[in-house]
Amino acid sequence: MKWVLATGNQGKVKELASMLAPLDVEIVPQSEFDVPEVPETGTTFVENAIIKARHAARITGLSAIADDSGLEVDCLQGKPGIYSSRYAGEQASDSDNVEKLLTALNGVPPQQRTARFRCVLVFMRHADDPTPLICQGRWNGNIAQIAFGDGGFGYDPIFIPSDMTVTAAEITKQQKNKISHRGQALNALLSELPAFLNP
Ligand code: ITT
Repeated sequence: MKWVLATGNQGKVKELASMLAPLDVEIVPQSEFDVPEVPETGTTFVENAIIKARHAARITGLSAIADDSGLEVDCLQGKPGIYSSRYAGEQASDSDNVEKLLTALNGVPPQQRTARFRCVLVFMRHADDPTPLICQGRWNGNIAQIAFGDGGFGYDPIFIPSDMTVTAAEITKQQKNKISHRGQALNALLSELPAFLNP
């Protein structure tokens, strides 16, 4: 069995592929099928994850898993949220986004820098699946004053998980997968998949 991983983000591919490894399924990133990017026109993480999964399933004819995720900063009323990858503009790099967020939080004291990552994973058996499996995770923390660490991707160098004193870019990949928003959503998916596939 082969499923398509409906993301163009290499950071997500690395994390999801290793966590999906125990499944007896070949997980193939959408880049191997030349799936073009689809506009994320939804207004929620759930809508955008469904759009991406449906698009990849339609083009490949395979079952698809998509991830829509982002960072919500409380003192910015939940921004950048669903716009996290495009916070500093359509072509923004991770470091552009990080820089913009640090500038937006300039002068904000530590206790007011609370934030959380959210992840929505959608599994669709086929492009017209009317009841996709939807699993979610969230990871609370604080936004650091400056970036630290080389691991992970995106906003990891400025995200200090609750109960930690280092950023998400300073912990191991295994540690991150155990506790992150994506790790939580994926654990839920893995536990619900058997009943979902064999009702
Ligand atoms: P795809 O749509 O192709 O999956 P994307 O990067 O555009 O890739 P999203 O629209 O879901 O995906 O945006 C997610 C952004 O949220 C991502 O680019 C990061 O900036 C941020 N993000 C999500 N999970 C993260 C994590 O584990 N660590 C750091 N940043 C994360």
